[in-house]
Amino acid sequence: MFKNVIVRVPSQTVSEGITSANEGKPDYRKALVQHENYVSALTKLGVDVTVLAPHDEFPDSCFVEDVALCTSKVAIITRPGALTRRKEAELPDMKEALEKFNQNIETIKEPGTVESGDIMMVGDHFYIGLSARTNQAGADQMIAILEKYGLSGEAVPLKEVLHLKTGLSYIENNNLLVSGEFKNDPRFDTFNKLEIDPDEAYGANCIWVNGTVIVASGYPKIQKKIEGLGYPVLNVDTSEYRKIDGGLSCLSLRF
Ligand code: CIR
Repeated sequence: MFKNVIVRVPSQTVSEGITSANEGKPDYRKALVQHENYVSALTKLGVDVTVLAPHDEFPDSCFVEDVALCTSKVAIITRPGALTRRKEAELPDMKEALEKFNQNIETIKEPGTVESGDIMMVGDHFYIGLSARTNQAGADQMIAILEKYGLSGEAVPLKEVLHLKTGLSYIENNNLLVSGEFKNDPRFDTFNKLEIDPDEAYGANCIWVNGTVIVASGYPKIQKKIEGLGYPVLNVDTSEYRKIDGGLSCLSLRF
């Protein structure tokens, strides 16, 4: 179960976030409303939400998932691969929030780069995507830190997606949403795989929070599959974040 969540309010510069999508720029006001709805959905699921203030100098800073990994034993501050995001991981209010909840804090160091959108937690094991943002040195450091605290990790090379969790979401009870390049990856064969069609690929990024799955609005086939397994589902519209390659998991740290 998760007790706490950390989020950061999108800044007015959110329209300048890094993007590979060709869907226009996010509208700041709509992004704010969608963020508020995201926080209320989380609150309904029984977590305490720590809301950090926006930072105009970092257009992507609402995607707090990428700057830390929170585990039951240790929080690890990352070193983002995207240069415009690197200093987001050093923001003092994030460090303070992490220190409030964690006795042990570790940090990824040069030449390692890690963005935690590349990290999927399955119990005490962590799959770490090797991507344009997370390099081998970063993954090696992350695995060494996890092992120091009795946890484990393994690297997963990525071919197409931005982050590992762009295409994979673990929703507990051995259930894994898989899209694109992960559908035939034997690493994930022991999971109950829920395959996602290419036309709903963005919706693969769901989050499990205390028994409920939050699914982005507008992905009915995915929602039906998840409901078919007996999970209650909440919808949150993330259409403004989709325009800058962000989704549900990216917008929070959950622990
Ligand atoms: C970026 O390219 O870094 C942001 N525009 C999107 C980050 C999405 N984060 C995530 O998947 N964890």
